Amino acid sequence: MPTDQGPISLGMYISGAYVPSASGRTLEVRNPKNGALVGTVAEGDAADIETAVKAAEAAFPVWSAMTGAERGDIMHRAAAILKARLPEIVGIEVDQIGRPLREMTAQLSRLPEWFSYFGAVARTHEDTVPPFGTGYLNYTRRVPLGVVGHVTPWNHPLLILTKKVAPSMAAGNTMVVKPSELAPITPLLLGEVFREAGVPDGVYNVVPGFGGTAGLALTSHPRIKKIDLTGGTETGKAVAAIAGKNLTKVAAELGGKASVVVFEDTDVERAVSATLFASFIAAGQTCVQGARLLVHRSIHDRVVARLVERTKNIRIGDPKNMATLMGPLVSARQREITERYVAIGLAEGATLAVGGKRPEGAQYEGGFFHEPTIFTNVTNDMRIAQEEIFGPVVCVIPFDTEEEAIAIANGTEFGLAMSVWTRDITRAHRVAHRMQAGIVWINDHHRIDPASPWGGFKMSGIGRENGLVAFEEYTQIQNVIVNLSDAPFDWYAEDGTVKRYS
Ligand code: TXE
Repeated sequence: MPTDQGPISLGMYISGAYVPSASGRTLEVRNPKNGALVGTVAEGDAADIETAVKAAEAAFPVWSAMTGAERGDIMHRAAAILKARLPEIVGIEVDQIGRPLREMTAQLSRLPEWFSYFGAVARTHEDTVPPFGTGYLNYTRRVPLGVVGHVTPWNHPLLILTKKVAPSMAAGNTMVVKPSELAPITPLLLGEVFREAGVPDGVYNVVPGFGGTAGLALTSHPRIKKIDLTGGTETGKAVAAIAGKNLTKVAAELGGKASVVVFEDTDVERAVSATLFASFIAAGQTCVQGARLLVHRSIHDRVVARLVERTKNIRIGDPKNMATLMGPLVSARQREITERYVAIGLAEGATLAVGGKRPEGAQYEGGFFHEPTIFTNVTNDMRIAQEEIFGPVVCVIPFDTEEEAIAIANGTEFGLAMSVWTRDITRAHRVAHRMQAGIVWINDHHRIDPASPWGGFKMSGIGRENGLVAFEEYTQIQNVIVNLSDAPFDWYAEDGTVKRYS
């Protein structure tokens, strides 16, 4: 149901059906390019979270009892159905969050891979037989956790959700999703994909709502076994503290301030296109945004000159136009944050090399547009170099030595991702190994794969998405210790002999 055909209206998705919230309240999703109504969805709160948790509990015995192969087959079907529905879903994603069609087409086309990969993991997962001692068979079983909760943001609504749903589903868990209040429509539609694929009703439930109500109810729910959240670092800390009271496991993918580290042997054009890609995708609203360009002083001026020239040519406009390279920011609030940091950067004495304001023209009125922005003469102690802006702002910091580059790159509280640009193979690995970051790209940025662990060091989070580790983190280990002997054993026999252990 593309929004070209009018606004969408959806309930919460519980037990395989759209239902109104207990309060009857709804929330509106508005297009950040012009404020138009994209859709209206049910707004859930604590009562609805309880209903959804009960639905997920009811589905758990069936889903968890299936073999990995059975779950894998269903997830493969989900991958194919999702692929077929992508053109419609991509359009809605663009309308919800304002990211360009060309970005969302590329991003969402990859999502079926997550269901294929984790379906294959479910099918092929092997448990272990750890050494134990003569006369014993000792084995482990990975069993699902139970009902898990996913709290997701607006910047990559369906990608981030998929990174959480695919491993948790593969491992046999059932789930309640609290999507971002700004982008709940595509998470709801994913339920239809699962239903058609044969996922039993109640395995996947979605309660749209706000963080302080539905989000809080989910993360503080005593019967939720794991919360997997992507959001701001402050949200992650608050959620982990609340979940900790129930000993609920927490995975959290939080803020970042990634550096793009460019050594002097990098071709200038390559460094420039790397920075544009790292920094301005999603208008900078991504946790691995290359928010800091650390460039060797010997090529700094040439890189900056070319970067400024290329940045001026980034086409800002209607995200539905395939030629558009940057859409609006997601909300008035996100643009205000960006503008506030531009002012802070100027006050701190950085040089505004390009951008720093709203684009001018009638087509931008009514939308949350902001020009791609580059600050030079930045030092690492400035707030613009340290704090997550989550907008199209890049700070350029020169360095002279490898040691200095590493110190600046590591000199933030965050540790999600970094990229290292050099043709020197030994330096590339040497520097990568010293980066305090969960993800290090060498001569690349933003690349992701369902098989490749994703998550942060330091204040960027705990736990990992993607890969076998994500599947395992959605299970708990049961150890089964089998005594193969039928010989009698009686510790308390009164014959005076020492029994099994000395
Ligand atoms: O995220 P929030 P917001 C960063 C980015 C951005 C800032 C704020 O810097 O400017 O966070 O963005 C739910 N209990 N990132 O306000 O609030 C909320 O409803 C339970 C980085 O959009 O962290 C939403 O579903 N849930 C980031 C989700 O948490 C709560 C992605 C994220 O919202 C809650 C997004 C609570 N107390 C923002 N409070 C990334 N890592 O990519 C909020 N939520």
